[in-house]
Amino acid sequence: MRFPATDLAVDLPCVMGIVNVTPDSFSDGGLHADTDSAVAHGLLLASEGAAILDVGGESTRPGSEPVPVADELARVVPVIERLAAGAPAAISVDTTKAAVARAALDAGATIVNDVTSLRGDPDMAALVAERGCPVCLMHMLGEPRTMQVDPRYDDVVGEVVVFLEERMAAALSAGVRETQILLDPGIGFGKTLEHNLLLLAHLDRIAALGRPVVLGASRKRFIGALLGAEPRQRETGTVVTTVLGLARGAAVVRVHDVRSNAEALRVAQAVIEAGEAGRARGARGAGAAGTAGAAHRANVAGRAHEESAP
Ligand code: PMM
Repeated sequence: MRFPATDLAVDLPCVMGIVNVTPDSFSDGGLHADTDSAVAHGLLLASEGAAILDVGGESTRPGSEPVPVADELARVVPVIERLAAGAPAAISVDTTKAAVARAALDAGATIVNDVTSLRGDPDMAALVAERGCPVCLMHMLGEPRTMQVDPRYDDVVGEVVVFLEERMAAALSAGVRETQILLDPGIGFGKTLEHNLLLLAHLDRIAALGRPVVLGASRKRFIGALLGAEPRQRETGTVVTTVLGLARGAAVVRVHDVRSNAEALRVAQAVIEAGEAGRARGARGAGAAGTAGAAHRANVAGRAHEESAP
């Protein structure tokens, strides 16, 4: 599968492993809240196949409250310093605050993952433009505190596409280059079960915007609703979103369970590439057959001409 040109220093498709340095994220809150365990977890995810480690210090789960900048800095900067020095992976910082993004980039992060799409902090767009780093622009309806209170759309896929087009245009007009931009439909951010399923089913329409698509479905509530499962029991459901997402053009899957998703990605990618190679051979074959067919028709026409000659 061919993905759009990007400033990411990793091959696509790839796995982005989640390193939440938070006491309250919905599926792994508190597990890696101190620096040592967050670093150990990041190293483990890199060894399991994560090409990117997404380090976040503020939970965005539904109903969560903003975290003061000093707390977020204290959570993420020491983790990023150590992972940037020791992990064989690129580091992204999951933050909405320009001060945190700046400190994270100084500490060795090379990607900004901003769930507000550069709307949360007036300094973020200029920072990303100045540093020239890849940035993920994600769709969210409202804000984490209230986003799951009766979210409504007339056409969820169309509205997410228009939103991402607008955010991309805003980023470009702030001086961000197109090759810096990644797009994300924001699974679970102001969406019902049906909204999430429609976005997954039509992910190709986001990919058609021409930028690599990040898919963050890992362990999310809609999988729990379908399976009646707690967050830690949603690994298989997540793997299915990875495979279906890849088939619809996802370039980066942001997941908690790296090993299973990385394996699924490799196998699914091999199947997709074999199908594409087969189709390309078929097209060349059809081309050759078309030429042969034309030659045959010409010969027949020629003979017909000869035979009808006096
Ligand atoms: N989801 C969460 C946090 N950050 N970033 C992107 N780009 N896409 C997502 O879907 C996304 C995100 C919430 O999940 P978590 O609490 O498990 O990290």
